[in-house]
Amino acid sequence: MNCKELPMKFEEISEEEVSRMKVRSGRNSRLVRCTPGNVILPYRFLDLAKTVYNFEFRSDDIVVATFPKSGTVWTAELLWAMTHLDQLHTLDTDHISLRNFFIDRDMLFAPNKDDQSPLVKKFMEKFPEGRMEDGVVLQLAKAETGRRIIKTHLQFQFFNESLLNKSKVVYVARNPKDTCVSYYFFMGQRPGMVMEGGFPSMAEDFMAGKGNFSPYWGHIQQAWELRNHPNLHFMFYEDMKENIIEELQKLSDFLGLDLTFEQLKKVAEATSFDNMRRRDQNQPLVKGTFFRKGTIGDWKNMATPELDAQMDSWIAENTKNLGITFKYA
Ligand code: PPS
Repeated sequence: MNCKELPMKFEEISEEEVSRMKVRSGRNSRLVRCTPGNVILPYRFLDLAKTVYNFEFRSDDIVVATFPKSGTVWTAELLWAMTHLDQLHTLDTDHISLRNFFIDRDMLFAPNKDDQSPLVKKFMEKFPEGRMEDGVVLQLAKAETGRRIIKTHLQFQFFNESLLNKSKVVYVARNPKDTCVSYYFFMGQRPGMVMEGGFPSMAEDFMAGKGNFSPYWGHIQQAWELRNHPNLHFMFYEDMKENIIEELQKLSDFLGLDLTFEQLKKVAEATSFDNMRRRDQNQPLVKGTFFRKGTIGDWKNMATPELDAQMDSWIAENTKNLGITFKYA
């Protein structure tokens, strides 16, 4: 395989700039800024950037691409269910992390052979002499011979052209207000996080494009501009909440699965918020929960009228040329 050179530049964000972020990791604070796009990523990404860029997607891959907290876990799970209808009984027994390949995990978690998570155990079984530094998920994904469901928060520019030329990409967008709220609660439960000033500070950082995988608008824009690409399906979290069967039908058409109404109903039920949360209570995805409320409009419970107005003008400014509209209730 030819090793492709990365078409981007990386610059470490200074300690001083990191310390000015209101929401940051106290333990894992080194970050890089990637251009173009000014995308912020954990410093560990530098070790993996080339491998990620050279990762070869296949024609039967389904890739879930999202900005964090937009419905990634839900979408990956329902895609797995749609493509494994005869195995739905294993949802209760097998760990969720083994049903898809979250390739960003390798930059978010330091390699640790004592990690007792099902994923690392699987890696150690498969590659007893393996080098975790080269990517646990990346190596497991490469070794997989069956259909792969891959999750990522990385923008498309971090991958080579096989992503859109070969695989089917499902992009999920969630309105920025609720995404911000969900991110806030998620960060609050991460070990070692520093949060100066509560939710208004989180919103300030979010709008300023600070934090892992930010900025939000760059992420949305790259996918929105490709929404008519034959290998990309753009969907909204809010539409999934409003009418999951309709959205599953569109996914079935996009993927050429030809599922019946009864099968779609089965998938919706197996991946309902309550069922996913119940399974997570028995076998957590990670410490803390990924299944907090799963609603539209929680923003109203969090933001003051002033903050709401500020967010509205930030949204208006950023959507005026894009032509995308979100539902907020
Ligand atoms: S992550 O960490 O980026 O992968 O998080 P992500 O999965 O993208 O988003 C988490 C939010 O999705 C909600 N969620 C669901 N909503 C509806 N139905 C189902 N089945 C479902 N599963 C997860 C989850 O509750 C998070 O939203 P909030 O608003 O925080 O509850």
